[in-house]
Amino acid sequence: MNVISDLADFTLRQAESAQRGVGSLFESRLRLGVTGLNRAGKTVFITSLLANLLERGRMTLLSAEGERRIEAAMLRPQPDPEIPRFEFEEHLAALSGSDPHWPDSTRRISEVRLSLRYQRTGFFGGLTESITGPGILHLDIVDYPGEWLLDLPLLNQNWASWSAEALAAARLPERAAFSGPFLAWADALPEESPVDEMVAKEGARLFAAYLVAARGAGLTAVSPGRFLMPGDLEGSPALTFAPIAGSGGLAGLMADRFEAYKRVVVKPFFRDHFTKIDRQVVLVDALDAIDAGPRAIGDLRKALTDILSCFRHGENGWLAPLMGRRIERLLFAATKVDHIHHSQHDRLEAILRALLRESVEKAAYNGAKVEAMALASLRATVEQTVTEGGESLDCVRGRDPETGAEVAVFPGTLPADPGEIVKAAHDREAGWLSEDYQFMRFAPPVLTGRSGYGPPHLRLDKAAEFLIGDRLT
Ligand SMILES: Nc1nc2c(ncn2[C@@H]2O[C@H](COP(=O)(O)OP(=O)(O)OP(=O)(O)O)[C@@H](O)[C@H]2O)c(=O)[nH]1
Ligand SMILES: [Mg+2]
Repeated sequence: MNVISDLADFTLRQAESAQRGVGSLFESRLRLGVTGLNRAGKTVFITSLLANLLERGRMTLLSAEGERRIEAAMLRPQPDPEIPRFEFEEHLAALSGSDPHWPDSTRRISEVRLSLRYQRTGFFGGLTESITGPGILHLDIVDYPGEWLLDLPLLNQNWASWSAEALAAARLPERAAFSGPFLAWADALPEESPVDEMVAKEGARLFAAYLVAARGAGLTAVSPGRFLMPGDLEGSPALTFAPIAGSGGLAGLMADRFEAYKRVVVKPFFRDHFTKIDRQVVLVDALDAIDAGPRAIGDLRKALTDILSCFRHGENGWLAPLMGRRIERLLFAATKVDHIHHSQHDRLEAILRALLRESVEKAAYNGAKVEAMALASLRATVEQTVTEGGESLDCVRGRDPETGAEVAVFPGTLPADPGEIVKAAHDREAGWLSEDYQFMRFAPPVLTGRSGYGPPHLRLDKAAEFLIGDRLT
């Protein structure tokens, strides 16, 4: 796929618009936050959104494109020189090569700017009479490791509440398989154990090993995030702590470090990046959690509720007013919907809404428009109806990630009543009562690279319309 290169550079725009005698140039900027827990699909979403905004053949639900008002789109130098550039070209090449593969898990923050030149419409009246001249929208998007988002709720906690909650979580039955060595260490500590760096280090190591294993088993409410993705903080004191009982001696040292973690790691990240965001998309891999069972759903719901409570306006100290004031639109998107047949898409959307209901209802988003939908950033499957024993099954067919061979899978049927899923999660049931779901992972499709068309997707244009459509009028 070629990045559009033959269009007039935007630096010519003023001369151009003056020459054409059209109305004055209107230039604006929109900062889009793409968040989601780890592996939710952020990097693929950003890559496909950019590729599909550059080559817009599949973006007809974006009204400016449907009305043929987008004149040009190109990647431009980003506004923040200190942040690495999002590796769009590398990610797109990985997805669209002859042996397509998914991008690696993100290890650091990055940013990208895409600028769109479009014909503005008047606020009132018919389209043709009311065109008022070109506008430019600079869309800035930030990508970062999903693990870091899990730190946001820590800002609402102090040492006593966090350590008690983290120890209780480690004792949950579904975590016993991972947390054993850490809990054995924590439980063996004498009361008021003295400050000892080597003991602190051992505790932090066991705690991190438990978090990594729990995350590996599909649990999402696993934090602090830098224990999973330390980046250049590996081995630093701000990462050398673990939840233990008490407040003096070793616990006092741990408490200081917990506070240091919040101060030097969490706060700057959210202050520098989150608080500047105008619109936000929260990607949720609900299918993966459904696949892993009711407890994973419960875990996902808890993680979402904790994170969303931080978006609430006016309640949570310094962060909430900053975030709540700015965010104008909030989209929740269940990703990878190409894993299931389209007859099931509405059900997945209903499940997402049910999972979010409590937190969205509780949260006053200060007038922000909130929407939920199911999408696939990069459609890796086609649909196929297979007849088996006289019964027809709605299957999806895609490439096996191991062999690359085409396989058809019947992913199961999601319940018509999303309450069933939420209730099973709430009751912490070990497995689903009625159905088993089988969502296979697929390799990315081999793309044909049709000129003028970005990668295939499902409803990415609808998501784009909600997120930026009104800023292209
Ligand atoms: N079938 C399908 N799979 C997808 C899609 N988007 C993401 N995936 C799968 O989900 C995985 C994770 O996607 P990423 O975009 O890397 O997720 P992320 O949120 O950036 O993950 P981290 O960087 O680890 O936080 C990919 O490797 C794919 O296996 C999609 O639209 N369709
Ligand atoms: Mg990523």
